[in-house]
Amino acid sequence: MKLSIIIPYQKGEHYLLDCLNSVRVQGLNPSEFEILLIGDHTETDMEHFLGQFQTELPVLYLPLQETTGVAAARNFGLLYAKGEYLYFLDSDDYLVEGCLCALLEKMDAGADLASGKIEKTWYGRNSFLKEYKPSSEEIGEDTIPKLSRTDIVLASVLHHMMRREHTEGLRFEEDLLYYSDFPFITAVLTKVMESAFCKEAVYVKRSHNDSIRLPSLTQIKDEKKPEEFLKSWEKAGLLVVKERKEAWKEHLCDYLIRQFCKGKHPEGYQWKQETVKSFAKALSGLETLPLSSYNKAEKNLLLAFYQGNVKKAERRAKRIVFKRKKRGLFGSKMQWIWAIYKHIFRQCTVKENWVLFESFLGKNYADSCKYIYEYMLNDPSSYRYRYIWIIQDKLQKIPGNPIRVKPLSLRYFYYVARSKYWVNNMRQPLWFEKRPGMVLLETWHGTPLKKLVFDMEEVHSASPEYKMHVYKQSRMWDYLVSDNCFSTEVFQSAFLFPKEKILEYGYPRNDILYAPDKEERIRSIRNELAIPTGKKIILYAPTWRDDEYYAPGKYKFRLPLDLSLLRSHFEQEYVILLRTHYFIADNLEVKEEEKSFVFDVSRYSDIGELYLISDLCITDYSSVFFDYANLNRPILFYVYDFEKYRDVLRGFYIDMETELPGPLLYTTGEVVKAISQLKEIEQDYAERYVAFRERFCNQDDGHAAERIVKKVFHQGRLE
Ligand code: C2G
Repeated sequence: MKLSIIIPYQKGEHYLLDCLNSVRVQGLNPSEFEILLIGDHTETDMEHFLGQFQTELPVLYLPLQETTGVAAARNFGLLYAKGEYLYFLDSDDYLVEGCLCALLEKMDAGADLASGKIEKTWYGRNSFLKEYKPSSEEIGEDTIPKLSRTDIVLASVLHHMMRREHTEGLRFEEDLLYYSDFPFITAVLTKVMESAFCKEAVYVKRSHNDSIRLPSLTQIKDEKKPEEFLKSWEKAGLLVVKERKEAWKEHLCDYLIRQFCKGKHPEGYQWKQETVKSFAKALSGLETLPLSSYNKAEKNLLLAFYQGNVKKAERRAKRIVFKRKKRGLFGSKMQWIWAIYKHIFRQCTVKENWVLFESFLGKNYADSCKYIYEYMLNDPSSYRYRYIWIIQDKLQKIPGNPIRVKPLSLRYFYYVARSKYWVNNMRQPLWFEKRPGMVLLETWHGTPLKKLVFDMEEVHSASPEYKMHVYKQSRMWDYLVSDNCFSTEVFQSAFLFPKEKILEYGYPRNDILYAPDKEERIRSIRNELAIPTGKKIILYAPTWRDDEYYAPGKYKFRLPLDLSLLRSHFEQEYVILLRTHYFIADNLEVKEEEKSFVFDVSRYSDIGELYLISDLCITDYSSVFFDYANLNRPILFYVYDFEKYRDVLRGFYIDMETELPGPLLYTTGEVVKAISQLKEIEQDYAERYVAFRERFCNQDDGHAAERIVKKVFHQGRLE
């Protein structure tokens, strides 16, 4: 047997699937290698799970009985390994094709240890490989790279193929949870005479996008970590050979600077005095310090530790943190505002009758927040409340003369710190800490078609830590509004949110679609937009694409419709309203000759009013259609990138091919044809439309705002 691959596994079946699949396509001869998969008290039904590989992969499944932890699992693997060479792979990581063969070749040519490149990613194997191109430095001659100070290869056992004889008598430290492999790999290195590096051998280390339910060891916050790091470093030190002495010292200095200078929360917890002292002791025990790779402030800090002067070290660390902050403080107005918010505004009392409203990050006066507000304005029982709107646009008309604040202005922070109620249709900012007595009413902004948060496997949008962020933010919501029992189900799994806090009362934003003065409103909105009399209206309202962005919240947009083709067919009968999603940063450019047919309504505040005036809605994966269906008017789905959106970017909660109240269209040509045959389409989809409305619109009746206000603002009484 040539090679034993040791894989510890506890949870994350989809990770393990990627991992084993990546080994399957390595092109190794099954008689030449074995996989020792060590189950660390896993809940996975391994027999069933491994059934899919049995014939192709020589997997030996070994469950740990008494011990636990990654060190114990690897040790268990060592006991059973029969291969001439050993390779450690983590069950949440995977390999690029050809990786193991390339390493084997080096070993067969006489190396004692063969390593390669480590790539880091948030993505699963399919998504990663689609985008992955070896960089130019990976092509060409192998040269052993100089181990950089932060290089993972030094401290980790991963991605080194080694001779099993060199691990004889060695064990991973089972009393170490997080840093157990540093002493092990150091001990192996003392025996290595010849090491080889192989550019095309690529190991893919995956960051977990779900650090709440499936945190990796690095993502776990544990007070014991610094102490443990020190223990592991000291143990490794006993073994380290002369040539690696400097790198070993740098490992400690790096850790110290990285963690200690983060301010009061290294890795999210406070360092204890004894821990600081232990680090000082470790440093002062060194003959010399590896100072050349650090800047002046860092050098001074390390020297203070070296002299064993803990007090001085702390002062210097504080100075580093302070200087960093000060740079911001005097450089930016924001830092000042932040300090005032924290030290002054948040010290003032919370005002019982202040209600803060925000819709689409202050970009719009719209959505459910608007309708809750307008209901309260006209509701005699709500007379005691004072209203504040977070709104960007100074010119935006808002009835009732509320207090207006610009997002992130000083006044904004004042009201955020002191208002008892915050009615928001998106997540509140991450920095916001709820004060006792505050009430967050989250109206959300759509019935979900696209998979959300914890139901998403991959996060392709600009913030890969989306799951952790949403989890933190949604813990603060006192109420979450849902439009139908379908959303209620989804919100529980997508946000890990308790059912008791969900108000399945319908969407206040759809109240307008049932307003008694609908006709009058339609006339006034058409006038405001200067829509020519007699023309029917097509509303085109697509959503955003997770993977096309400039920065978080700033997404790209390229119009996928051929407007001149549409114009040539429908100019006499229709106008088209183009409406981009609020995340889109790009401005649409409408050609001069198209202006009588095309209206850009992307900056129009309330899309509900646009629904009301339009005769036909074209959308894609936007929740727009759930609301629009209340009007019983035709809906077309222009889904030119259907497969990518469904299979790569998001995934859907419902089957778009069989459950929608209108056809899926893939080209402008098909859109043109569908508009010309609207009557037939309406007939074809009549039955589905009824079922769809029954399922998704059955709570909307024009009184959702009223129900919510009574529940949240009138002592919970729901008459
Ligand atoms: N919207 C809009 N204009 C568009 C698209 C959307 O004004 N061109 C508004 C609609 O009110 C829509 C809401 O923004 O219901 C949410 O937009 P989606 O396209 O559904 O996308 P997203 O913001 O990702 O929210 O549970 C719902 C999901 O979270 C989707």
